[in-house]
Amino acid sequence: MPKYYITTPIYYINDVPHIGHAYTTCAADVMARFKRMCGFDVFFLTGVDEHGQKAEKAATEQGIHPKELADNMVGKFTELWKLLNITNTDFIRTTDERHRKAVQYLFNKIEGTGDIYLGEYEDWYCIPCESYFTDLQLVDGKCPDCGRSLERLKEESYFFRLSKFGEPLLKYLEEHKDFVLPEVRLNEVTSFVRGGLRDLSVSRTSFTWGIPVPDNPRHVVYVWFDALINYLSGLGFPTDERLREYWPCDAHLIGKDILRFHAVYWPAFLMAADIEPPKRVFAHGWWTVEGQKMSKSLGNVVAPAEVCDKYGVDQFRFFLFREVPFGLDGDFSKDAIVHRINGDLANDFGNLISRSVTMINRFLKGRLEKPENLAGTDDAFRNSVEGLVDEYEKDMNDFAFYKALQDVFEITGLLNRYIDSEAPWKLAKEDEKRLKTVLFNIWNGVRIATILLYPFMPEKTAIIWNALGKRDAIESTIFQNEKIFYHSEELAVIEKTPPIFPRVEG
Ligand code: ME8
Repeated sequence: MPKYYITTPIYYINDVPHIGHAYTTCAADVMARFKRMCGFDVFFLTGVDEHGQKAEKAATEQGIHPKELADNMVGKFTELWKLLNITNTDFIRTTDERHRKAVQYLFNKIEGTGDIYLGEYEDWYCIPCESYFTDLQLVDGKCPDCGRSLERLKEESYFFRLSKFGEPLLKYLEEHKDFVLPEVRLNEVTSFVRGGLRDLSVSRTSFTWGIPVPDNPRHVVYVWFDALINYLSGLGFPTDERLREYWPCDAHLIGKDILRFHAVYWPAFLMAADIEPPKRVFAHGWWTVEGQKMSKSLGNVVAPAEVCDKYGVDQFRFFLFREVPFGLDGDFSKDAIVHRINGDLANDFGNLISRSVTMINRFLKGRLEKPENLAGTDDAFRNSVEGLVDEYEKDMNDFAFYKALQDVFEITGLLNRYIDSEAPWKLAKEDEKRLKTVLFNIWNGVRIATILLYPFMPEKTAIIWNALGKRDAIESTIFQNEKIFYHSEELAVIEKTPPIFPRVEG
């Protein structure tokens, strides 16, 4: 069985899960479900990033130990993933013993090659971003990433010899044009590397909440060196057999703000340790809320569980990928989600399902027969649907979820027009043979649209699957078999389906 390894970032535990976290995790879940349906053995990893000054500070403010804070937050993340039907294979915590071992092993290994060395560091440090900046990088004396005030820090530090990896990285970027997607992000990474790389401080002595540097526990490992290694420790690095099966990773999904860590530092660490870099890093855009930046101080942070409560889990998942091309920024608003649910789901897809199921029941008592001769009149219709399925498959493999959903809605449009032009209600009175052919085509088209929507809306499509008379579970369906028009012997379409996508009010 071919293998596929996909990851989300591991989320900081100083903040409750919001739409940004849900976005990356749902995207990984959509891809994981799609790949499983295409016959891949998928390893899907998510987790939390527990160490660092930010976590230590947040815990101190609450008067608790950072581990206690982390334990509380892990509950919140895992609860949300359950609600959103996330099918992750494992959940990695950076306080796991398996992770500590992996980090210390890799640190030692790179130190052994001379690419980690002890030195002294002084520069401007941004606590929220856990990053140092030079004078040149500051914007009005503030952090260039988040705009907050900086502290001047000087400390003995271990350094990673990043400066040595500029050329190898450029070569890798040149030879792997789809290492970073979308293309605009590849250009960003390339120009960052071309601008020259300075050695990177990879340890801290100014706080203690982290993984101790092996043989020098006065230092803790820099939180990003620690965090990135989760992608290996989740597979049981350095000893587990799963490494050989799933590494190099097929896709790290991340937000655009953490691109440099994943597309520059991470492959460089791996090169230093003689480990293959990941195949792909996909950086998605950011959500604003009702046109404004999302922030705690504005009090407009979108809590995914509340949105799901109000509009439904699958509706929320669907909205995330239907509204905005994956890779671009987007805006979350009540109007937009209501518009999508009422337009695409209630009027378009939902209506198509109920019309089709009703007609198959009314005119054929729920029993379909394979038409004797399929060639001829309907070839164009069937070819168009199958052509769009091919497009969908390509788009999904490119992480072009927005385009993939457009393909699906072109199919529903074709089906609605086919129903209108063939008018089965007239054929029922005039031409029974033709009626059977038309309803056979409609059932197949609807079934195909349903399977294409499955990765996005696993719960609703499972209900529709049964309503279409399919007895196998939708999640164990094989895409290669389902993407074509076929005849199903034991077809019994369920009499009535409850409205699957009820209309919603704002
Ligand atoms: O960065 N819209 O964790 P994190 C879309 N621990 N995505 C958003 C967003 C928004 N408004 N706000 C945040 C970390 N994100 C590190 C990762 S991985 C080895 C370590 C996304 O909890 C953001 O882009 O701060 C990032 O990908 C993710 O949430 C996690 O952020």
